Amino acid sequence: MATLILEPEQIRKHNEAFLESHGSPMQGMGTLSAEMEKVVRRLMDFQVAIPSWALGTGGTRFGRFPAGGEPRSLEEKISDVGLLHLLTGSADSISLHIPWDQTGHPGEMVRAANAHRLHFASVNSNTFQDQPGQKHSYKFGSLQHEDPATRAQAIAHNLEVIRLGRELGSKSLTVWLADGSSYPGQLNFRRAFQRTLEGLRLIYEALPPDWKLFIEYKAYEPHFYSTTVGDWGQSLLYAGKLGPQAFTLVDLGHHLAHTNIEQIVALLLMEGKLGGFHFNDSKYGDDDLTVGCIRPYQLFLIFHELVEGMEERGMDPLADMAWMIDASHNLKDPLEDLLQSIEAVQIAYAQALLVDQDALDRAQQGNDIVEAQEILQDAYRTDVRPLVEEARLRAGAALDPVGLFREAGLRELLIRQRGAGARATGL
Ligand SMILES: [Mn+2]
Repeated sequence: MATLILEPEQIRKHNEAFLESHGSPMQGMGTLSAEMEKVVRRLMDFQVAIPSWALGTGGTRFGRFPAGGEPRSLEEKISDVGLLHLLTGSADSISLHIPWDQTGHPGEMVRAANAHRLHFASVNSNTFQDQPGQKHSYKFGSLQHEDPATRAQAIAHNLEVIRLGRELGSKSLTVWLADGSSYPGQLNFRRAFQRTLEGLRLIYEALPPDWKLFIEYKAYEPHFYSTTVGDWGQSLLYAGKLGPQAFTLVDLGHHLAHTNIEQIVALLLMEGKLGGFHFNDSKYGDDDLTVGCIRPYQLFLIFHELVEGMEERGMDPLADMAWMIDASHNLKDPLEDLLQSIEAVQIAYAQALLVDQDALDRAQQGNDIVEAQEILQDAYRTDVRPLVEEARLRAGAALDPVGLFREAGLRELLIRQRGAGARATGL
């Protein structure tokens, strides 16, 4: 049995006290319509993965200010995600990053995860940093590199990540490449693309038949002139050339300013090539802020396209899409930040489920722009928090996860267990 820093009994007591002071979450919603009931059930099913690198404080190149009590090992990271799952009922998996996560004995890690009712989501490879003792440097790229030995090393690393992932029960590999160039003339774009494609092909061929390969794109950073997988078009090009197990992965922060992400989502779904989603928020660039903290309406519009597009293709929101929060916490307690992000994802999902799609279709066909906007904003302006609370209550999770995290003094407990100086690996 896993050691719990929060007992289910504490959640029951917290919920009882909450219900006593606030009443039942649904009381303000009138009689529970069949539609609302459907939303609650969809929310109970919905699960989002937590990346192992988001459990500690992130930082910038200017500094890092640890929260204290950060996980020191993979077991402790699993335990932190277990806590998030206990509090929300909606975070049933952890996504690992190799080699930041030392898996040790995978069998033990699987047992530790299962003890917290968790499984392993997508595994992530890393060819954007040099590791101690590494023979060839990735300074000038990995799969795009001019030197075949460097490319072979990057491919071998990805094959090793697949091997580890198989032992953990993962079903997908996420590849994000920092490959690109920072100065005009540095790179032959075509050669960089073709070499990267060749490398991805060898990685793709090593995938087990029930696995997926996610190709994550990013507009800029660490390179500032070109990126070899720089946007959704380039990612889709690779995924299309590789085959049916390859998909594009959308990370909200990886676009240029003002990009219409909801349109990208709609077209990728239409092509059957949207495989995964990384949630975060930003004001300027890849800021990795709490989901929904800056542009909640954009998040809603994206979810609307996701809900409508998945329905159109008969997709299962859980089995057919890899959902993950990919954020970094420079100032907030990482676990509180993740609780807020999970809630923001659920709220946007619930609002999107409330859109009257038939009425929207009619408005679109009649060129009634005013009515179309009314329909979307009617759903967006519905306070769906009671539905999210009801879903948590029924799942045995906490009615107020952040409130309980604070009431129970969980950060203080973690600091006592792990130390004030304990720092997690990550961004
Ligand atoms: Mn990402």
